[in-house]
Amino acid sequence: MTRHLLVTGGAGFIGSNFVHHVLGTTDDTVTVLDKFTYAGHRASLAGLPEDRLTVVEGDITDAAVVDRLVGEADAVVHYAAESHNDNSLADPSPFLDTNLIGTYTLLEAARRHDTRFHHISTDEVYGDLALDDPARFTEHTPYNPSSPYSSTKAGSDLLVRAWVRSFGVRATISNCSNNYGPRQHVEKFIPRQITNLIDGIRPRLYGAGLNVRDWIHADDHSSAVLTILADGTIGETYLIGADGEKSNKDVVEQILTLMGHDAGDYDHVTDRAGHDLRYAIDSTKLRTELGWTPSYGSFDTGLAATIDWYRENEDWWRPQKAATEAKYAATGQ
Ligand code: NAD
Ligand code: TDX
Repeated sequence: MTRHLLVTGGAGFIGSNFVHHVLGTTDDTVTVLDKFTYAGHRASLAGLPEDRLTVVEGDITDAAVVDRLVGEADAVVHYAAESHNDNSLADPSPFLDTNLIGTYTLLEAARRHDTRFHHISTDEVYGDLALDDPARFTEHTPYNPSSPYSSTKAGSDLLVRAWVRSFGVRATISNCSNNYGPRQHVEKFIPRQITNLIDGIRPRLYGAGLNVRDWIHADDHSSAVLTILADGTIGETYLIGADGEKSNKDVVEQILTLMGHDAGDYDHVTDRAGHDLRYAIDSTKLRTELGWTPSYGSFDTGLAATIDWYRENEDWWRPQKAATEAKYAATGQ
């Protein structure tokens, strides 16, 4: 059955990868609602079939536009957020507006129209794990967010749970690990280092670089979300991950090697305040209950393909690069 999906934040990194995935693998039609902040790009939606994609520039805190679009959709997939931890340390205010009030505004519309709702969240709501702890996050791990970003995402998850229980909103939640792939903003770790190297700048590692992130390709995140949308149980949370734990130091060394540099050619810079040590996802529930598996392949192959994408798409990232580096320079990072 063909559905009409409302994808919030569909011009951002993971949202645009989802829109490409949906239009490429289903007959569904999509409306993107995006504010086009510094993180949203029209170019990220270029080349997609115009008869199946509508793009609306608007804010998820705007109740009128949200009500109209949610009323027209069979399901909402809610990606829109302020997403960068470093920005949330510099100015938390837009994180509260978009991540909390925006999610509340969408939930109220989903409640009025009884529209199926899927909320995209992050493993960062669980805080961090010790480097030598064999444990991984599960759906039962207590919430313990560290940053303004992750605390507003945790708050948005709790709003969704309350709207399910109190008002019967037909919602599911997924908490995914760190994504990589094409069309990620150059403020984020992997694209920052790739584009630095293209520009002849040495990669920048926060602190000692021993922090661990659990990497998944954005396309695998998209297939997991479609699986949950189709077969997930209302009110349930699913963790999404692809067993991709790596230290930041290992990732930087791998990028340097793949780009033809000496693996030690990077600098240590000021650490992030409150920097989470390690994230690790146990995605057993999603795999056993809904039969999902990641299909993208190894991190090494995906990283090489991502490097190629940034080499071949300088027009896409170049307009953001100088302003992003100027912001980092101000904090010594
Ligand atoms: P992003 O910053 O690349 O994109 C966010 C998009 O949301 C942009 O297009 C932006 O214009 C839009 N947006 C921001 N505020 C808005 C508003 N008020 N109204 C409408 N649109 C607005 O983010 P991303 O990395 O693609 O993350 C997308 C979602 O996935 C977020 O909810 C994030 O918490 C979650 N997530 C991200 C990761 C990751 O590794 N990046 C991992 C797990 C979960
Ligand atoms: O220049 C850098 N050097 C560096 O060492 C940058 C930009 C980052 N880092 C480190 C900080 C983190 O340990 O790399 C790691 C990854 O950093 P980010 O790309 O900023 O991601 P992270 O803070 O882990 O959060 C990401 O994953 C979870 C997304 O930005 C979030 O939206 C998502 O919820």
